[in-house]
Amino acid sequence: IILGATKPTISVKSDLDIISPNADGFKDSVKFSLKVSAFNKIKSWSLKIIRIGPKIERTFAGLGNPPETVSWFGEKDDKKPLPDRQYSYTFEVDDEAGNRVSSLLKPITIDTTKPQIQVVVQPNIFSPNGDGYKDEASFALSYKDKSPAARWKLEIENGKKKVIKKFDGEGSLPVALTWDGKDEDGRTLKDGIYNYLLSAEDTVGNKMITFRQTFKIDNTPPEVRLSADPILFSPNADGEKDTATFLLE
Ligand SMILES: [Ca+2]
Ligand SMILES: [Ca+2]
Ligand SMILES: [Ca+2]
Repeated sequence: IILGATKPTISVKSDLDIISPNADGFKDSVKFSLKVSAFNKIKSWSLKIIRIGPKIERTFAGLGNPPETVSWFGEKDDKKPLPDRQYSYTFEVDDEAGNRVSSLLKPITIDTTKPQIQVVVQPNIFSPNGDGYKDEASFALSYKDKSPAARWKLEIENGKKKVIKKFDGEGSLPVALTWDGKDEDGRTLKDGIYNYLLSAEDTVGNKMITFRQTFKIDNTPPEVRLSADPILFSPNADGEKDTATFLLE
């Protein structure tokens, strides 16, 4: 038998960088593709999932050539689920000549956590009647998660919880959205109490929705009744009824 000193060359690739192993059918596992080309026969192989520390949490291994793919559902060796965090993986083979090669560590993240999201409107009473005073409202949005946002939606509902205006998008959320108080058909909304709520989804399908919050549209100028006391006055500095007190009700 001639045993060559030529080391095997190997590669490993994953189809996802982040998984959400929560059995909802969306990104629940990662598929690692393993490749080996070797002069000598392969004696054994392993694929290890490692937590920084380091601690080996999951080992896939066998004798001879590795399979083309290995799927991992975020479990430990005892099949229990691992907690959300970033892990690393490495692929290793030994050939029969005693050569060992290992791939560089690459990251793989488990994320089954919903994003933390918030929305606040300013001001929460406004009058979109074009008089230049409080005609617009601004929604401040925030998103916090291990994974980036995949999509988001801000909905404005009338008192009957019917959506009358919607802002949405893919990818990161805008920091703020300005709204002119018009509905989807461009009509200025009537006076009343409205709801707003934000929903967002991370790239591995974890969804979050905020509680309903309210704001008020008030386009009606306040009715001001002016009354004076006394009704008749004579500001001639004679000390008699020289001043009047105006009352705004
Ligand atoms: Ca999932
Ligand atoms: Ca998440
Ligand atoms: Ca106004």
